[in-house]
Amino acid sequence: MLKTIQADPFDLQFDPVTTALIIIDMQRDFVEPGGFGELLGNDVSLLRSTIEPCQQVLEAARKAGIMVVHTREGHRPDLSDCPPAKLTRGGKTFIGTPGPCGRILVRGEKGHDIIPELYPIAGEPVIDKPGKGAFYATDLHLILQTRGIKTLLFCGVTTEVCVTTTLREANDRGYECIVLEDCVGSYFPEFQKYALMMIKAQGAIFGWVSNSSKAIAALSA
Ligand code: TIU
Repeated sequence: MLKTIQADPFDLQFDPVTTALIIIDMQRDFVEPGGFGELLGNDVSLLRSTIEPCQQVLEAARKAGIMVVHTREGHRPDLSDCPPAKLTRGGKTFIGTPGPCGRILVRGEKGHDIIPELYPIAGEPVIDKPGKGAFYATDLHLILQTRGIKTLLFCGVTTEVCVTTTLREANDRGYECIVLEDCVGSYFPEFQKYALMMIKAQGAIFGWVSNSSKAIAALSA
């Protein structure tokens, strides 16, 4: 049965059977002190307001039976999948160096994993991605296509980096993308504002913007 979500620039119909919730990079390395985000000079507390609304949407999605996909940014322990240009960005090397939560952005380390509040359960695919976009060098598109997914609800961090990179990749692949504004976070309030404006401008050029309460209302309608 089709449902309608209130969104900008206009309300959108979706079929729960062909809709997935995609939670981008809610990893300790981005939202907890001592990780990659903080090493880059950011205040991680700015991202933590997304955790509670993300939890509520995740619970509603699980109840509604829609597909849930999680992503994690990170690299192999030998860093063979980390381009030198990413490794030394800004002249500094953080990726792979030891921190309070293990080696930064390295798969298998505590900091690389998803925060306990939003931990995946059995049956929810986890996409390990070496890039900012979740489609680049991963099997995400194949997994979504196999399930017949057409619509994506976006949560996660950071809005202007991994969320919008993935959203633009998804939009070009034909998915209808809805970003839940209180479930996505940035270390820079002005980037949050303009990233969201860019998505919904020009008649939903990249997608739609809604929020957690509207998504929960639509999912439970
Ligand atoms: N630095 C920053 O804002 N973000 C990232 O490096 N990765 C993600 O957004 N996940």
